[in-house]
Amino acid sequence: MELASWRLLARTIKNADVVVEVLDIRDPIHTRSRRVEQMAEALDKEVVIVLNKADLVPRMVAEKWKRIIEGQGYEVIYVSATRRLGTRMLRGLIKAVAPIKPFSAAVVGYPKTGKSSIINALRGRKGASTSPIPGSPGYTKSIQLLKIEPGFYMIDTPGVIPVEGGWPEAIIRGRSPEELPDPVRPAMALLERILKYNPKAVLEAYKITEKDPYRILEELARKRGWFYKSDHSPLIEEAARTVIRDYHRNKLRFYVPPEEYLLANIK
Ligand SMILES: Nc1nc2c(ncn2[C@@H]2O[C@H](COP(=O)(O)OP(=O)(O)OP(=O)(O)O)[C@@H](O)[C@H]2O)c(=O)[nH]1
Ligand SMILES: [Mg+2]
Repeated sequence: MELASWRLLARTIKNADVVVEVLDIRDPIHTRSRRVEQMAEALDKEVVIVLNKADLVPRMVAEKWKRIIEGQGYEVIYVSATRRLGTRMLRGLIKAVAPIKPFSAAVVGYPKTGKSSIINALRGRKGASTSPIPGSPGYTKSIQLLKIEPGFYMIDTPGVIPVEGGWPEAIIRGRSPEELPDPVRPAMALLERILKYNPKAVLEAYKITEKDPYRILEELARKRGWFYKSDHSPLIEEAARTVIRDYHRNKLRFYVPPEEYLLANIK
């Protein structure tokens, strides 16, 4: 399955003139695929990196991430697809890097980064189907060609970049929370990451003061009245699914500060 996805992606990129890679600005590093960028460069395609969901981070944070990635030699823009912020500029940027019309831009990225939402924002109307629930599985099922304006097409792709973003991103973006056989371990890793960057996230979302990920899940299950029928212990799997879902829909608020990345990369 993984091989097939890479092949599909390669074919899509080959057929496009521009590659638009969409990242989640809350965590650009873990939602970025260097392999896709290398693939695009090897095929001589222009790459535009879009930091989406900019409505979820302070403006300074968005600016800093933009500068970091620009410093690596990419065209970068931050937008909010759902609020339609920066989308007009994105349209201009793609036209600026594209060859003469007609051209097409393939929109690629991890599941749930907002690829379809960006296309809809650029079109000014719907056309690419987006997830009704942020946590549902790869929503776009097949490759779709959509017209933005005469001679300017965009290719919507399913979020099938084989996820490299590391643990737990690889797990939680690869499938819907309902489908995860073991949601507890990734949810605990996610909670740890969220609390590291926003110690108040769990308190704000659930009014739970616990700091230990496992205890948080237990407490959340207790609060919601989720218990095993057998021994009445808290049903932590259900709590874990809720945590993953709430991360996707940003009820658990957090973002990775750009400083973290800069510090880690100073040799
Ligand atoms: N807050 C916020 N949410 C967004 C933004 N863009 C998209 N979303 C939400 O993120 C979820 C995923 O959006 P989609 O456009 O379906 O993402 P996708 O990358 O096409 O997803 P797949 O097709 O499943 O890979 C939806 O619930 C959107 O409403 C944004 O700019 N801000
Ligand atoms: Mg989609």
